[in-house]
Amino acid sequence: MIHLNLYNNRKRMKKILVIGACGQIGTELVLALRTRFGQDNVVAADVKPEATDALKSGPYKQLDALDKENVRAYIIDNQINEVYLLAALLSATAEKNPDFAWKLNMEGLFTILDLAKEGHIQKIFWPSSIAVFGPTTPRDLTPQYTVMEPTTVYGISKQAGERWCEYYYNKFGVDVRSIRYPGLISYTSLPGGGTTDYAVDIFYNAKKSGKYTSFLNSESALPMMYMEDAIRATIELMEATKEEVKIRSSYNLAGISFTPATLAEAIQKHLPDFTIDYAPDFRQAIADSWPNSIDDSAAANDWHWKLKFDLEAMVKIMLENVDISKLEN
Ligand code: AKB
Repeated sequence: MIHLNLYNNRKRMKKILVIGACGQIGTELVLALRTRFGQDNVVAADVKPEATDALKSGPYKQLDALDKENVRAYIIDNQINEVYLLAALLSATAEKNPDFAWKLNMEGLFTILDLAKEGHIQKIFWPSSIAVFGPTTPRDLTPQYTVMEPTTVYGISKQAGERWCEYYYNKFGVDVRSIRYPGLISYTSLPGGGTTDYAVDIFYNAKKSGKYTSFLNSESALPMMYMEDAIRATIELMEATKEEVKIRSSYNLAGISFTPATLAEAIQKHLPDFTIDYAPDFRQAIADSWPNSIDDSAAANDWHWKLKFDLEAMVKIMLENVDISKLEN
């Protein structure tokens, strides 16, 4: 009887590994997963030698997503059941280092997909992005299934990754789940190297100096989302039953769509003296190739996804919480 209980308890306690844990999504995802599944059951892993302060609440492992042998050994030896593979180069950084971006964004994925194919991992989360769409995609309320001709290295890697995820599911039954994240807005950890990063930078500069120069023009509408919604979506998708998850490439997620000008106006409601000007750089062309807004009815139908934070709520939280001392570090 005692043995049976022990066995059942062990069975219930899954071991989760988040690779790329020190990044913008990873930091908040690890904290949310630890709250839900227990601090010791969620290992944060990143190429950095030490955990960031935010991640010190639980186990940490230095792991390079490209170090296939080490990743395999760690996962097998520690009986990891679920992997969230977040290590990637984002759109703007990837354009500056295309070879490395392709390598990092693809090779790490194959390592994890193959471990699942061999039966070492039961479930995978792999993030895709609105970057899978391109200039020939319908830009308003972009459908789940549509023309996809991405023009960035990042977008091409995400689209290829989606195809491989679906292939491993169809051929080998690998339980892989994915979301096409819009731009993500948060204050816990800074984003790095994305085209949508202006929508985070703007809050730090509004609080620090009362002004901001946007690297996208005033009318660049892009889909965005407050991080708490993105984390909830990720965990809800991972907790959905296998039958509910009908799309094994990646799910559209809409979030809130706004332009730099609209965001500036929303900030001015709290900080009336805030000013914005515009100096578009190479990221403008990337933004111009992405959708204005997204249709996420498939996520709503399949696993009951519903957005919580609108523009006003997100702006209020960001202005209350961004810590401008982070910019100095
Ligand atoms: C980026 O801007 O590259 C990312 C994304 C939309 O995937 N935030």
